[in-house]
Amino acid sequence: MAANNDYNASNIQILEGLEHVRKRPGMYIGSTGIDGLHHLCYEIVDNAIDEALAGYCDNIIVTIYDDNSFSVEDNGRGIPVDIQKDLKISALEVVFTKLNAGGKFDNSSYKVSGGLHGVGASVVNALSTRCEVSVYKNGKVYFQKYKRGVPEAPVAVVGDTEKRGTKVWWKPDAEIFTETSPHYDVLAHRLSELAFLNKGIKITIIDERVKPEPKKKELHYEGGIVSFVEFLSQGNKPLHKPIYMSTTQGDTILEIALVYSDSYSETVYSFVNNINTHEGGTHLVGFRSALTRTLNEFMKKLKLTKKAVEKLDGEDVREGLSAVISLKIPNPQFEGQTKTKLGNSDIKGIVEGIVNTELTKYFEEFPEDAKAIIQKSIIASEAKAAARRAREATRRKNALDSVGLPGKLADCSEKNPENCEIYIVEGDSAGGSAKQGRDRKYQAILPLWGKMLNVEKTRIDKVIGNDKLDPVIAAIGAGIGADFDIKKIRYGKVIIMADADVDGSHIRTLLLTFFYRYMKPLVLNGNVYIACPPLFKIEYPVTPQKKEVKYAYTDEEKDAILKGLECDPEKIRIQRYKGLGEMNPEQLWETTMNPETRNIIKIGLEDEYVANNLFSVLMGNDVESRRTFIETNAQYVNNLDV
Ligand code: TSJ
Repeated sequence: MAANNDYNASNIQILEGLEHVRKRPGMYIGSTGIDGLHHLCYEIVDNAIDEALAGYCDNIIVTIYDDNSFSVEDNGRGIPVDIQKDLKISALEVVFTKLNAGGKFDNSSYKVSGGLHGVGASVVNALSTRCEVSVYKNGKVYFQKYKRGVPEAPVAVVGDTEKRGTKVWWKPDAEIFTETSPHYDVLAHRLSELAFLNKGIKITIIDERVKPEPKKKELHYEGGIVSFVEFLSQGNKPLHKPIYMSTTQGDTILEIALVYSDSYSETVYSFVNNINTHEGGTHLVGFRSALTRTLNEFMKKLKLTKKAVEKLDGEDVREGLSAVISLKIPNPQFEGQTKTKLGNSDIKGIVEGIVNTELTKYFEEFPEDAKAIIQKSIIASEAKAAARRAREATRRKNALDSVGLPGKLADCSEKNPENCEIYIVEGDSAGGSAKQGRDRKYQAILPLWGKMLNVEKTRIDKVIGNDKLDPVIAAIGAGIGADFDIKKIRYGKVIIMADADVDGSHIRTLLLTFFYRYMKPLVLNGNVYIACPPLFKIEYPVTPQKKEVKYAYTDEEKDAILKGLECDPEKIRIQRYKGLGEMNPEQLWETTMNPETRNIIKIGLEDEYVANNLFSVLMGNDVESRRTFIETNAQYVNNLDV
């Protein structure tokens, strides 16, 4: 009797816990939108990753099914199934029904060697209409299933098996989630991060919603974060072989891989316990400071100092740097707006010390590498000084009016940036039509002229002082590079408008590259758009006297419109627009600028790594990798060339 009462008592507690998860899901998974939906998958995958880090599994398969349900399977030891003394139920059931202590939304717990199990499994279970778990262990298949978190029956043996591992299947509850269709690209991006950060683990993602053959990607990197930096610096010529360091101090594991290339941009990603610390933090500060210090020391030691450059600063030594920093610590403190900034204050000194020691060792062994890096940093430093001079020169040059705006800019009257848009228009004739056609209250027009610069092949000194880019920088009004301040932007929407042909596509790509490299927050924040002018004008009679006009933005749309017309086909006039200049101001307003009828595409970065590669490979110096990239990624290239 007593045992039975205990079971009921603990069961009631469990039910209350699960109910709370369903009542306040945000507390456990952050949101009930698409991010929360993906979070369920990450929670489950993390458990399998822990098993891999403990050394017991090397294969993880993530599947998305037709009905938007998921499964994750590993080949580990299998979740323990023995009966827990205090709760008198299987450990497996505890994992899926009992909230872990605190039950707060945090993904910060790091299990140094596979300690705890089932972090978050009960939360996933509570937020799913159905969930099923199979454990392959001791030659048997153990099984349990749940409805909205509640077990249908005790854990039972349902068969024999030679396999070892754990498989969890769940269907997120549409009563909880506002979005129920997971994004393959977002999941694949996170899983590839995990595969890079945890070398040797094979992670497969399968999307069965794609027909006739499911979409499938195998992620497996024996090189770990060395493969990661090689991937990040793809498309640029490396100055040396990647440098790798790995140190364990007690529970702290630090791994760093870095490589310099001939690129002018910096690509550094930092992680703490496999979580991307987008906002940086003490580990990144420690790394940067050690890098600057060590390179300055070797500049002296190798007698590379110049009169004009006696000391390198942080910006100089990061030009062309690709690096991945992966730190594992027991109690990370996450701060910042998105809780992705490491706050642990002791970490700065620890990382700085390790990097100083390890880099010094490396450069002593390979002074040629140190020399190549330092020489590049010196040129970067000289370019920065030149840029400063150029900036002062432009200020004096009087290209800007009294308030510092470019002369060619037709500004809007509204002053609140949130309501303002700027159209950046290639070509003077299109610029003229746009000026006449716009709504001058909130739409500004900046016509571009002159030769467009490929910033991927240029240092900042040439960007400042460039005829074509200077007005863009001045009009947006928020600076560039390290000085860019998104709070100062003068327009909420920056819309690139160019012809729908090859030249227009080239201009779009060059401008996007410029925004990505020199005003990255503008792109990440979703302020950059591409205007889509129509390709066809279709004129047709509705009565013998009256004609009407429709516009088509693609070939397919044109065909669909033609199919739907009921008049005599002979009387239809189709005009193919070769450029924006062929449209009069009213047509331009109607088709491309009127918020009610226009077609504009917001530039987003579903996958930041892919975007980074896209720009350096498409616009960079390495012709060979550009060719292979275009062959293998034609789809992305199309996306960019909309
Ligand atoms: F919990 C879960 F559902 F989220 C989940 C756990 C999901 C998936 C896909 C895998 C796992 C999981 C758990 N894989 N492997 C494990 N391992 C253990 O829980 C385990 C096994 C044996 C021992 C032991 O000491 O013998 C210890 C642990 C933690």
